[in-house]
Amino acid sequence: MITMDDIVREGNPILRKVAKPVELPLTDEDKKTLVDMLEFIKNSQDPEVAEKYGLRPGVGLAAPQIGISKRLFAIHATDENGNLYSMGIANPKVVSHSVETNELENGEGCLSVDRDVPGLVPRRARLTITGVDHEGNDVRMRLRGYIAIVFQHELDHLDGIMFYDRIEGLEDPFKKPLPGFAL
Ligand code: K2U
Ligand code: NI
Repeated sequence: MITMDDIVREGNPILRKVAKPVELPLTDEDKKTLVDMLEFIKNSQDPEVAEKYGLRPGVGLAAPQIGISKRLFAIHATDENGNLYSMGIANPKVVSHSVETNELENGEGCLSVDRDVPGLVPRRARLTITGVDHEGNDVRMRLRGYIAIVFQHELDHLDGIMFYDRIEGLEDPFKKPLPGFAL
């Protein structure tokens, strides 16, 4: 099982790489990576298991965070209407997005960042993404609200972007251009 020891922390160059798309159909290895990441997130939300193994609670995890520079991430999060999104996704693509932005009022954190970085993280308010889930099914999802933010946090990890790169005022003058859908 994945534990915090497997989670790469900021400063490791893998978190700044653009991850590579995976071959389709998904190999058993890539399917296992998605399932293992999904299991970690579920474990991290189970107080007993999290306590027993010292897991930090999370709602998402991207493969680069466990040292795998592939376009894979997992999400286990419930949206404002109580809909649970529990899935692994391969080769996610943003096919459309709103101009409107949204952000979590308390800012964001990251399992790869062992410090608080206060500040609002502007993200697209709504977006449509496609990809392949951990069972090999094509998925197309229209996302908004909290879950749209979670997906964008994980999508960023696949492009080497950390949440604090987006906090106004922390601009890095040498910051590389962001991917198309990004702000
Ligand atoms: O990718 C990660 O590091 C996992 C993040 C994802 C995330 C952070 C902020 C906003 C949206 C997604 C962890 O979930 S950070 C810890 C956490 C736990 C519960 C709720 C929000 C954030
Ligand atoms: Ni993160």
